[in-house]
Amino acid sequence: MGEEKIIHTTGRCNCGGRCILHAHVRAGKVVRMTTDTPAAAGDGVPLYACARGLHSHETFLGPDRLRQPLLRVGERGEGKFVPISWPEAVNRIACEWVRLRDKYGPGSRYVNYATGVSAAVEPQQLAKRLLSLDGGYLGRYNSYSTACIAQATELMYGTGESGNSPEDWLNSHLILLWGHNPAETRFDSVSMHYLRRAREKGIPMIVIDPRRSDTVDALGAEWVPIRPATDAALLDAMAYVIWSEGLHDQAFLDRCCLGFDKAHMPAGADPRDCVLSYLIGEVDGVVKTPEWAQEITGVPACTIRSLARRYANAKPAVLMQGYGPQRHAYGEQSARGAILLACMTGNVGISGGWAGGVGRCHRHQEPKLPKVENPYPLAIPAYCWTQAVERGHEMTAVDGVRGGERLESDIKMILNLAGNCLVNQHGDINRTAALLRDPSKCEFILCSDLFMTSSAKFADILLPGVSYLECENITTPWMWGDFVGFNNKAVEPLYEGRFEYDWLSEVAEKLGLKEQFTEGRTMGEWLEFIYNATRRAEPQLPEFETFKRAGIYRYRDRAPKIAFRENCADPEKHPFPTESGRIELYSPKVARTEYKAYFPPIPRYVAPPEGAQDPKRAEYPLQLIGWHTKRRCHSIHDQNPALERLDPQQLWLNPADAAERGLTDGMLAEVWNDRGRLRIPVKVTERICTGTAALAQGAWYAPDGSGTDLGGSINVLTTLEDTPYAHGNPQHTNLVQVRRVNEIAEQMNIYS
Ligand SMILES: Nc1nc2c(c(=O)[nH]1)N[C@H]1C(S)=C(S)[C@@H](COP(=O)(O)OP(=O)(O)OC[C@H]3O[C@@H](n4cnc5c(=O)[nH]c(N)nc54)[C@H](O)[C@@H]3O)O[C@H]1N2
Ligand SMILES: Nc1nc2c(c(=O)[nH]1)N[C@H]1C(S)=C(S)[C@@H](COP(=O)(O)OP(=O)(O)OC[C@H]3O[C@@H](n4cnc5c(=O)[nH]c(N)nc54)[C@H](O)[C@@H]3O)O[C@H]1N2
Ligand SMILES: [Mo]
Repeated sequence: MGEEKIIHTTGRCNCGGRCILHAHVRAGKVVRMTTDTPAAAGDGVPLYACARGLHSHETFLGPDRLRQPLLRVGERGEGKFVPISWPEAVNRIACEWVRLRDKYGPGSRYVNYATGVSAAVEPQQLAKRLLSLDGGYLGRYNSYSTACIAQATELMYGTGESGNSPEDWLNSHLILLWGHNPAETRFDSVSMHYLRRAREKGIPMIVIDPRRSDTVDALGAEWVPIRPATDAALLDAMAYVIWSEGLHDQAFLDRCCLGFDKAHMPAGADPRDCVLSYLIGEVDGVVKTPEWAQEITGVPACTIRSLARRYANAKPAVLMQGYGPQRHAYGEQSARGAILLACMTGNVGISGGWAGGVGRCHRHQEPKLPKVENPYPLAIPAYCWTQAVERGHEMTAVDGVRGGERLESDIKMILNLAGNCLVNQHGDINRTAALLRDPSKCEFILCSDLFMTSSAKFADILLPGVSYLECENITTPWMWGDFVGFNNKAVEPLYEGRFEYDWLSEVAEKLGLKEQFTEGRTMGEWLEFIYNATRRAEPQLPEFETFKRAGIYRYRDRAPKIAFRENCADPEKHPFPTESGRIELYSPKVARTEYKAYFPPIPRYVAPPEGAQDPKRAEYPLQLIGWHTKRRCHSIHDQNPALERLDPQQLWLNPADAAERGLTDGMLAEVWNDRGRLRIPVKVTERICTGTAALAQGAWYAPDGSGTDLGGSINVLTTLEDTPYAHGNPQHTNLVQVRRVNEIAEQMNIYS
């Protein structure tokens, strides 16, 4: 069998962990994975990998890997290809690249959101780099992760750096995890460590989620079930209770905030547009009482009162949101409402508190490929690329276009590298697929991936990549991870797979741009260059070769960070980075800008389309949400049977809703709305509130002959309508109906 070698690496798909993985290699094959140990971590937090990481070699080195460059021969999306050589692929790509630029302008070229390689050197960045050298491309902003909460945080605080460091959670007296499920959804490898320690210390925890998530049980937390997309109403009522019972921190509001009451509104604004006027119903005649919110949210009024009092009295307290509550129509408003509560209770800028928002907390510089500026000025919201294929030339600032008034061209070329957002992870798959199928709209689609995903099937040219076990890169975790990792190469590239840098360098050569693109560096030399640039800012980093050998550097001795400490203590001397220098509870910017749908200048509940109060519920009575399951990283690992066993794809349904439909546990159900239809076994469980259904996002779209999806891919049911302010993805807001199907569920198992 030969000797076992241990190769140090980390994950690099878009799970926030980027956990430590040791690949055990024998005779050129990865035989197993192990992870960090307390001994190796020393006085740091051990960076344990989860089941996904420990099974990742099975997924990534599996027999279903793409083997050669492929050229489409059938209709788009049909999945018919013939193999071609790398030189032919490169030649064709360079020709289309130039043809479309010359015919429609650089703004017709688009690089899709893609997170399959989340590292210092990403395929999508490399593509943008080359396009920038060659006249530019249509830019994009937002992510599919945090569009609403990130923009809400910017709107109110002027920055997304709103997080305290995790060791500070131990100083809190109460922790509310609001639509946050860290037991499954990794933002990093340290959150659960600190939350467990906080529990051991006796800090009470409450989880607010339509589902009794794994986090509730992992942390022994209290569970407050809520109807999806109604969080803003619960937050409004909590704000009302806190104010009406005098539990608010008036001094903080007066010192730091714009727009809580009439006395603190900006000049020129109608004073009755302030937060307090809304809460007491001065204009609409509706007082935002717990009884009012109970009707909307399904949370009993007494629970709302108790939540409000406990949060306001526990000071300091943490009210931390995940990104689930904001991946909704009007998702901006739940994020803004949580910031409002943090301000009303004076929990901003203090140890043990939490400012809310997206909660970034950067304590060191991150290694990244240097950018080449895009000479083309226009950009669209990441979720709106389908609109830009369909009717780009009509899109204006109201549609979220930035950098100019309107788009000059529709999207004619899409580069979708290491991503599945062309189909599987985007909204309304049926509509998206129909759009992509038409080669007169988007004329050229280039994909690179490891597998024949539903996105890959829509490629004109499909290139085989290499996984994190076959090439080098540098990684950094999300949020609170505080380390730098290295992907050491464990095995040789499978088949004809290549990292994107290699073939993009060849495309660059065809375009006469090789020197500018590569600056004379190989991929390995770039990594060293990038690392050394970071090392100049972070001098405690070891030499490159030492770092590579260890596969990780853990930062130590960083002082705990408390966001906005100085700003809150003295906002005159340290103004917030907003227009007014204050936390903008009332946003003058929102007040003067126009939107496709109503968007208020203050945090407040707005009944969303396809929400709890939409009259469409007569036809589609169930609110369907998704979540990020422990079994996958988005669509990655769906085909791995070991991980499937961890959490089989099932539709969660409350016993009352199941009984109404004659469904019992394990039966096959059909779920549908106007946009699509899928079939999936049900899990009948008290772990979800009535009127709600849940289906984990990321399952592979697998339509049968009639277009019904048999893989359990929630995106056949989601909408392409973007949210009103952020133009984000409301992929958790969907009305559906469910019925029983009289077939045996096992027959539908597409992988057996
Ligand atoms: N295991 C795993 N971890 C991951 C990922 C993964 O795919 N798998 N992906 C990573 C990425 S890129 C991201 S962006 C993050 C995603 O992180 P999040 O967006 O936070 O994850 P979600 O599971 O979508 O949502 C979190 C919780 O919100 C709940 N929720 C849904 N709708 C509502 C609502 O209306 N109100 C309330 N109160 N709760 C609601 C869900 O039931 C879920 O338990 O996770 C990262 N980590
Ligand atoms: N309905 C619904 N949809 C969602 C979400 C949701 O909550 N609900 N969440 C959204 C969020 S937060 C996100 S971040 C997006 C994620 O969207 P994507 O980034 O598109 O997600 P992945 O499924 O991780 O896709 C990564 C792709 O890269 C490929 N890949 C992996 N490693 C490599 C590599 O080394 N080289 C190459 N060339 N390819 C590789 C994988 O096979 C996979 O096809 O999905 C969004 N979509
Ligand atoms: Mo994400």
